Amino acid sequence: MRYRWAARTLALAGVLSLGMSDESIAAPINIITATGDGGYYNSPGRLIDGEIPDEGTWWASSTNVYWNGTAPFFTLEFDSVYTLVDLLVQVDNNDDYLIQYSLNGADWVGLYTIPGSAGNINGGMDTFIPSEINFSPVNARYIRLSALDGDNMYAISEVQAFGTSPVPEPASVVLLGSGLFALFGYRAKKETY
Ligand SMILES: [Ca+2]
Ligand SMILES: [Ca+2]
Ligand SMILES: [Ca+2]
Repeated sequence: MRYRWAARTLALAGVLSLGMSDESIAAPINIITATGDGGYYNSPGRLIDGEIPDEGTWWASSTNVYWNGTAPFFTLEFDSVYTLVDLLVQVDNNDDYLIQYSLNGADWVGLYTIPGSAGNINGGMDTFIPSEINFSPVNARYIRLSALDGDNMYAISEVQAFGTSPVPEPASVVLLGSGLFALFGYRAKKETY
């Protein structure tokens, strides 16, 4: 009997920890594809190959996807839906870049704009670490990047995403609540004997 109690309590603790969203445990998100629309140089795979060039690297380098004009955009797909918490992005330092997110790959919502005035170098590729890209966590399976404005010479070399498993839908929260009620109801009843 005691063993069954322990097993039930452990199982419940597991369910509870799955249901919690904790920004401090955001882990790297597996990005499975990177695709580009419009005209650009180099493979969009450069965006997710884990290679981050030295800051100050020339924008039109082989390590980067680079282009002219504001029409091209690049779409990255995660291996699942995540609560997206943090991003690391390296872009050419003197342009504005828009980051959008989507759950279905069709409906896009603005997440963050990296302004050309930001950054900490004088020229070339500039890494923006998670503490420099601040947004409220969102549930997403896709992110999209494009240039909004600048000197017409645009480049991105790397995008890394960090997140957690999505928080439960309201229906699962209700189920979790009734499970808790049943457990504590059982315990209260047991203690009266
Ligand atoms: Ca890269
Ligand atoms: Ca930087
Ligand atoms: Ca530029």
